[in-house]
Amino acid sequence: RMNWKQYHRLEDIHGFLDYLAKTYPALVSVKTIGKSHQGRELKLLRISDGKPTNKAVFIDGGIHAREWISPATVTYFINQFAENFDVESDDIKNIDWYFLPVVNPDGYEFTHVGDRLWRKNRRNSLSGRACSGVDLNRNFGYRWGGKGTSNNQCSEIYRGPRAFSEPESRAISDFFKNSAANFTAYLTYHSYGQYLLYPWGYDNVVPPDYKQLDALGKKMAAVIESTSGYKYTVGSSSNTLYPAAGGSDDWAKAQGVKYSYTVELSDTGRYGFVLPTTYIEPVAKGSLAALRVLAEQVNKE
Ligand code: 0X9
Ligand code: ZN
Repeated sequence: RMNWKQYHRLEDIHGFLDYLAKTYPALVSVKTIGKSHQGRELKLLRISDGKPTNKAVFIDGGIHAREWISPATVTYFINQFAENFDVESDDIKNIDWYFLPVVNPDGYEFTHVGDRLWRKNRRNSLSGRACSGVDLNRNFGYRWGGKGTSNNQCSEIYRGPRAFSEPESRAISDFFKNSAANFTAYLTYHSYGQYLLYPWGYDNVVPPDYKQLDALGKKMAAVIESTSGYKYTVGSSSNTLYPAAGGSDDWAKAQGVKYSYTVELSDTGRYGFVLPTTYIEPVAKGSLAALRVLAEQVNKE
């Protein structure tokens, strides 16, 4: 069944989520929060012991189709917490965890059967238009349409016709709106470059509490390096990488989620998106160590 020695097809990932919900019904539940353009389910998995005092953390992966290490890492977290919840620390147990490992299932499947380097979703892929796909990480509704985005359908950073025009991004925003959970952290996993990025991404400005975001980011980077040897650069998205508006991290921060980060996983460019499977376990292990550091901070908030 599931393992972290290979990259898996969507069917296997979704089967794994359903298996956990069936095996640990008191702890794990799966909910379909929407459907993709092509009708694939957007499956969200929750891990919670149900204590009313718990904090809440939201984690997603696979916004960009070709970044395969992202769903692999997020499913590694899920496996660790679900299979070993009893022996986990109180910092982990005192959080309601929400995981959406594949935000862009159409794109993800397309990278397996069509174009390995596809990034966007698959809007219009059947409509006979010259170009298909919206960059879901330019489609979120905070400062939508600003720097680092394009109105050209053929662009890799096409923002879509309007904010939340895409069912995949809309599902996340609807879920946040309708959820009773009050999220303290939002983590979105991408690749590559080994960066821990906090808002803002839309322009070269930082939020008033950026020092706390920077300090926690540096603690997370330190533990990744000591666990796995990978060095991460910490900073705001726009200053460290480039300005790009309409990202999910900015939107989450604007919704009041204090610790909002985009994590750009390994590597730094040797293999890029086509990261060999031997990297999955060390990358995921380092990321899990960082997640424990984040959990500790979330419990202090
Ligand atoms: O450009 C992106 O969407 C992300 N990098 S990637 O190589 N995975 O495509 C960075 C997003 C950082 N956050 C914002 N700009 N809001
Ligand atoms: Zn990405």
